[in-house]
Amino acid sequence: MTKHQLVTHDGELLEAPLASYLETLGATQWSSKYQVVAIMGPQSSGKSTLMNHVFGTDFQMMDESRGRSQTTKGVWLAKSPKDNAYGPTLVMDLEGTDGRERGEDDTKFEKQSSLFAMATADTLLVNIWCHDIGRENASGKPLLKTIFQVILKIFNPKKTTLLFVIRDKTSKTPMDALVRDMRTDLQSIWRSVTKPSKFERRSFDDFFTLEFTSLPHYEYAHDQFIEEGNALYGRFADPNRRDTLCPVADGSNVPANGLVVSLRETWNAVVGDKDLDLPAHKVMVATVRCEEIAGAKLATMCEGRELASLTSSVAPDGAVAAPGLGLKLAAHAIIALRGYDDEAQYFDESVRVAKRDELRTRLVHALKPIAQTHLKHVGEKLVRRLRNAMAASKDSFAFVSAGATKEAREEWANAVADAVPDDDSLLLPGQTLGDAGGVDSEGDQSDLDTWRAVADRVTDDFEKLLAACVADERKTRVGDATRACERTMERAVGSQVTGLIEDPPEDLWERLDAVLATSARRHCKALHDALKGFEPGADESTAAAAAMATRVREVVEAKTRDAAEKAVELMKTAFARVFSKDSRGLPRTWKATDDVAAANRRAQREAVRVLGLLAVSRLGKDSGGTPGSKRTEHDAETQARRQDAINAALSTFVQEPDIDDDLPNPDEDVTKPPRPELPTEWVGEDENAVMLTPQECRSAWRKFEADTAYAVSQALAAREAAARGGAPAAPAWMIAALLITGFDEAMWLLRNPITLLFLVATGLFLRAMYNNMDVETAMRMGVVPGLMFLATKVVPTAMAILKKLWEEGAMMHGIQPVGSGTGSGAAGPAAGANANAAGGDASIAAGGEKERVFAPSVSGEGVRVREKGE
Ligand SMILES: Nc1nc2c(ncn2[C@@H]2O[C@H](COP(=O)(O)OP(=O)(O)O)[C@@H](O)[C@H]2O)c(=O)[nH]1
Ligand SMILES: [Mg+2]
Repeated sequence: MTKHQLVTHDGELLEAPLASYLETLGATQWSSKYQVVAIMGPQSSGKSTLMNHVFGTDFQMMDESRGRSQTTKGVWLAKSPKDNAYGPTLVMDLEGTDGRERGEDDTKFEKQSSLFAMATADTLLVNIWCHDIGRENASGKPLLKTIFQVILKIFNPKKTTLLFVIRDKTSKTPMDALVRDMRTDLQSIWRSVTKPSKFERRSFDDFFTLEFTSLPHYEYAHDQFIEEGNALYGRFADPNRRDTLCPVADGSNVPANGLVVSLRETWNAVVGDKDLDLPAHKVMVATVRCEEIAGAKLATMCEGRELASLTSSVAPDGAVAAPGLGLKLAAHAIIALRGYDDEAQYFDESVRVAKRDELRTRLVHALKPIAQTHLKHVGEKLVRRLRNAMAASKDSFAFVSAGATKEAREEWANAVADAVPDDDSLLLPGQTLGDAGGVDSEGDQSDLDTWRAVADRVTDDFEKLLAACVADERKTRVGDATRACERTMERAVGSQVTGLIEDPPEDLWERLDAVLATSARRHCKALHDALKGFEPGADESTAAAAAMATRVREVVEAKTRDAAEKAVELMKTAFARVFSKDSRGLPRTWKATDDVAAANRRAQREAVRVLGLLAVSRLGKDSGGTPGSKRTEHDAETQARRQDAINAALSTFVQEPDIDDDLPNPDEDVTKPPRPELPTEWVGEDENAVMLTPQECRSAWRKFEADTAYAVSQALAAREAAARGGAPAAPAWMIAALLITGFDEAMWLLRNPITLLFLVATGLFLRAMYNNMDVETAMRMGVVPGLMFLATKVVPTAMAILKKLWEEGAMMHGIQPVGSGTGSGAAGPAAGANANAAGGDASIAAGGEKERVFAPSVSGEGVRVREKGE
């Protein structure tokens, strides 16, 4: 195809065919050194004929024999096939201006095509009939007027070259005269054009470079026409001739690979009746094209198979197929940039460089995920290793964290250097990143897409991971140190509190407050020392101290609550302290003169006191080591008053003796003052401070009473036995065992068949020993001589008893099977006269009956042992 219709008769620019036409011409490979020539002139003035003969094109010419209406329509484009020293020459043939085809008044297309030709062509040929020059109604005049009108719509810093081709010139008229007349004509046409005021005083010479040439008659002087036509071509083909018509190769041309965009945009501006600012138009074309080129290069890179395989080579363990990821990434970007540089080289420099920078950032943006993913894996691996190293090390935290992080940072720096390309490798020669500036390729992205920024960002993330890892380790170690301090504190405070509560003094709560305050101080200090190595901030220290103080308080509170739960045990201990020891603190042996009931009451009062101390916690509200937290006197008074009320309420548990106890009064119940009621709650006490409600106190008391009743009854029995001169009903060890173990545990011991058998056997044996040795007779001699006397008798007596048992066992063997009878059989003869007492023991052993058995005698003493559940 040697010619191409650029604009149709209907005024439509055919872009896609144009692009493919230029491509077949190889225009995309042209440098910006090419020229465009266009021709204008009246219809059938021989324009196509001229262009075909001068430039060797094949535009359609009118064939006289087929009628005159057959003329060029729209705008056509062809490349001159002739050799040209300047560069490729594109020729535009325009539809003639005559109006016959389009109608007399319709000059729209003429104006549009003139403007288009003037804006796009380097040289504009204007066909003029020689005989029209100097004539008032010359056919070319409307066209010239149009040219002068539209030139005002174009801003072109360079003058447009107009080459007037005077056709059908005869040798008669000299060229000088024709040119002079032509100028006169142009002058008058210029004057007739209405101009904006700013152009009022301007000559058309300011806008145009005028050139004149002539050609002889095409038919009458054909050979000469051909010759002169060729000669004319010489002016377009040799830029070094003095009369050259080649454009000045100043790079102001739109590069050939921007020609499609340029022609399209020019035509759109022309059709839209817009003014044409050629430099701006050029920048616009450059912008559009550079963007297109950049987009194409980016797409080529992104869709390339090499990049896909590089992406998949980034493994989650932080290893890449081969080291040098940064170099590979840079290579991809450089290939794309080189391609861009190559294609965009003839476009406006500022646009080209700006768009290159943009492409560079877009390339980084497209490539960075590969480096980021890889470095993320590396970072995670390093942090994992750091975590393990720190956890495994027994060295001090500061030492470990400094050493391990230094190592991790070094490895990280190496990994970054390997995986992130150098920005400089993507810059133009002589360009620096600072000059290049940042082009925000995404718009919403606040960071610049430079490799430096990518490296900084991933390093920031890595540092965060590192910091979090170190903080975790620190937290673990601080936690361990704190817990160790807490455990020490718990042991120390726990034992202090327990020690106090086991034998609670009257000022128990004041003492506990003191323990709380001193412990808080001491252990806060200890914790502070323990955490020194972690260089805690002021806030952290304060918080740790506060937590420790709270913990101390919690321990004290927990221990006191534990004590309250074990109130029965503590009451029993208190009871035993008073009941089973005499005034000198020695274990008591009940004598006939002892008042068991009074001792019981004293011991019970002691138990009540303990219960009262445990009913409500009176730990100071904030005596956690904070200075000035001493209780106010008013508080102390209130507390004392409330405590008195509790003690008073609880003291009703203890049965005080009636005044006329000795004389049983049938109206006793009527005359006795009513017993004060136990309150349903401790009035005025803080709910949280209450450890034992009145009801809980009552049930504790019942348990306590049940557990101690047997001890009391045994004491009574012992005293009675002492009064009768007999042996105590129950040995002292039994009372002690009961007080210590509690009734239930004693009963367990007794109910266990093997233990029971053993106990019975041991008991019977001891009793036999007791009787055989005649202890009581011996004791009447006095304690020391009696004991010495008895000591001499222990071994012979034991031997005698065992011998007797052996003989009786041998005698009965075969008659009576060995079993339950063995015990009674063995004990029977040994028990002798004390069978009564043995029967008493047996009844204890039977269990459960003891309260009923002894109740009458206890009542007789004025001590009422209540049944369980009363
Ligand atoms: N008188 C004269 N006629 C010419 C000349 N060149 C071409 N013609 C004739 O003018 C007619 C129109 O030619 P064409 O090139 O189609 O004119 P266009 O419409 O301006 O392109 C044809 O019949 C040509 O033979 C010329 O130099 N002088
Ligand atoms: Mg034509």
